[in-house]
Amino acid sequence: MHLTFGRSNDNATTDRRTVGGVTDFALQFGAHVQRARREGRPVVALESTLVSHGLPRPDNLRVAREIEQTVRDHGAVPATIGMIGGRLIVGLDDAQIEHLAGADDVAKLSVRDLAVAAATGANGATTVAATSAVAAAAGIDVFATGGLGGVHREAAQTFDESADLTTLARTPITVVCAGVKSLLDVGATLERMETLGVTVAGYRTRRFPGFFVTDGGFDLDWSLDSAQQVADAAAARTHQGVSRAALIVANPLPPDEQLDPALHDQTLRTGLAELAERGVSGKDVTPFLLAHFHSRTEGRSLAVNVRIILRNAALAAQIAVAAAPAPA
Ligand code: PSU
Ligand code: MN
Repeated sequence: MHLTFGRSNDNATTDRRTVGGVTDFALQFGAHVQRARREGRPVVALESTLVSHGLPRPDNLRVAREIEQTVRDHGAVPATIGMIGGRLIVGLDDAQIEHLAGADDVAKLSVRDLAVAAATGANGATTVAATSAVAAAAGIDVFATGGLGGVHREAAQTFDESADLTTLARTPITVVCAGVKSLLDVGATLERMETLGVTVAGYRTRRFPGFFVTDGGFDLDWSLDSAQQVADAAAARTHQGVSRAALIVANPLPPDEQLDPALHDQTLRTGLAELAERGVSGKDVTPFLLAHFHSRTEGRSLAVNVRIILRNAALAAQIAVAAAPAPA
């Protein structure tokens, strides 16, 4: 692996091929993340696909900024990850986040896309899979998102299972999420995570959350009850040296903040029907269904989605702080 430190990332439009004779395809660190690393401060990775493809404009930019601010408010430094002009950036600055939130040429990048996207100078937002992989490569141990990708409902026919799962199986990072959305096959997703050796623990619960709804309908074997306990579990994984899979911390919304389950079920039914009718498939499925929820519930699912992300960002920051060595 070739990591480059100390390089400025504020010239997104300059030649990306060589800088000082070194290829510019290495990870680039935003100035704030560079500083945090130098000072040994806790860092939380954040994904950009939920901003570019998961949330509607113009709320998405406001929410992206709120997520970063929430991480800061809880004592950690945010590192939003994405690609600008082929440069894979750990710690996008505000103008770069604004670009990914507003531009029409932003690709949805999973791990397999990163190299060709770089070679072609693309702008792109990273999924849970790509963000986890890049964060781990950058030495960041904690990542906050909304919901994971998983096994889609028609997967038995379509083979549509998110690369989030297989990537998490080989990526040692702690991911704070609110489970997976009920638009997926939740039971099959949990089974696949078991097969793949991905650790899943509820945060103060033994029920797997269903993203918009508090209870996704399935039991979990483990509950972790404090940020310190999560940090300890991650440290145990590292020190045992046995597993290199992710630790998923499933953080449910309190029941009084969830989307009304009846509204949820009805919206899901119409969304799945529309999906089939229009023949939406592949990587467009998740963004399509999210947009359907946000428009059909007149913004209620969006408000819930934002609450989920901000709560996860806060918990991830607390975990990163708990894991950080005590300041000298
Ligand atoms: N879950 C959400 N919002 C999102 C996504 C998931 O609540 O925006 C995004 C994440 O970036 C996730 C991706 O990695 O969708 C999964 O897409 P797919 O199912 O195509 O792998
Ligand atoms: Mn897919």
